[in-house]
Amino acid sequence: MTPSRRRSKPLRLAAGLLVLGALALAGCALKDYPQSTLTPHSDLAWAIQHLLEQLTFWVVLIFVLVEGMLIVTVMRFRSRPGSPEPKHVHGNTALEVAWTIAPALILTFVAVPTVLTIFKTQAKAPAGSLEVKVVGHQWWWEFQYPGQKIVTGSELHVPVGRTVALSLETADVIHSFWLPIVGGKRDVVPSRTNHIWFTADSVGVFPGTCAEFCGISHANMHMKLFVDTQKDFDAWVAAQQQPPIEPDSTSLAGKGKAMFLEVGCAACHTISGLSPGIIGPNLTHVGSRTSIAGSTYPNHPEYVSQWLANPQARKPGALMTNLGLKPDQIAALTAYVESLK
Ligand code: HEC
Ligand SMILES: [Cu+2]
Repeated sequence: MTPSRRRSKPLRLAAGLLVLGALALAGCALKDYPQSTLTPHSDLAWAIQHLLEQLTFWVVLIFVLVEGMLIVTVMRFRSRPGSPEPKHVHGNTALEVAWTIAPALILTFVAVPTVLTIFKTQAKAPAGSLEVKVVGHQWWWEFQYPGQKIVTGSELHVPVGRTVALSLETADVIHSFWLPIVGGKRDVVPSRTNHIWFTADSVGVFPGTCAEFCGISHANMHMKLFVDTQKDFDAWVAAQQQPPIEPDSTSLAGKGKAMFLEVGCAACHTISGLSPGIIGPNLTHVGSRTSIAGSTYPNHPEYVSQWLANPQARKPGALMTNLGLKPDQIAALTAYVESLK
């Protein structure tokens, strides 16, 4: 085998890997991954995306220049048999000035857009924004709409094209509020109120999660963002503002309602006009949500029954008591929960 042929095999392998990598990246860009930070759907996310693109430009430029110079130097000036001792030099003012100024300039190009983006995204939310108070709980998110007098859990509804100003608090430990398509994370810190605001630019349902370890079920602390058309949002608000549905007292759901007060659910859950509990999610319209328990399970009778039978088996450490319910009690309570549209 000639030397050139021996070299061509790793070269071909490297080229193949490059092509594969490029294809994988192209696939990522084409597909709209719902929990990707690279698929912005709000002004805040776009501000961060533009910053990332600018920084990537400088980073790639520096990488190519430095690595290029390194490779050229290594190839050209490597020691060869019989080559003379290299010339010894000491100091080169022009070169030293250049390699001090160039990085300083590059750092300026990096710093200016970064600081500008920080100021822009940390500024006060514009007046007239829709206000929502977010409360992190071990292990679910609560959303309060003070202007609309609505409280819900795990599912945040916002109208498309309107700025939403979130104030973030926690009922217990540190959490981190993260809706990747909306933009960066914000920590939720005890005895502090943090803020984040954004204007969603496309209708859809997008997943989010807690991004700060907050205890045993941290990995089960999800949420969903519903970006609705203004019409759908108004309809949702109007439905949530209704009093809870009153089941017929002889129906299964009616029995479930009586049981709700009997077995102690009322101590932890609010149902408007029925019970004032604040430990667990507000259940006034729980039947209208698509998911339960920190968006860990779909809101389906089967999952609700399993949840009521043994919350800790569904979600390790869940702060809902296992009340040791019997199957007929679970059936009635499930019917009641699902009736609360
Ligand atoms: C000790 C307080 C406590 C009691 C008692 C309690 N719950 Fe809960 N419940 C919670 C907490 C906390 C959660 C949220 C758990 C999580 O997602 O980590 C929850 C979640 C739920 C959910 C899911 C709602 C959602 O939006 O995620 C339903 C439904 C529910 N409880 C129904 C009941 C019923 C019915 C009873 C009575 C049989 C009951 N709970 C008793 C604390 C309680
Ligand atoms: Cu967490």
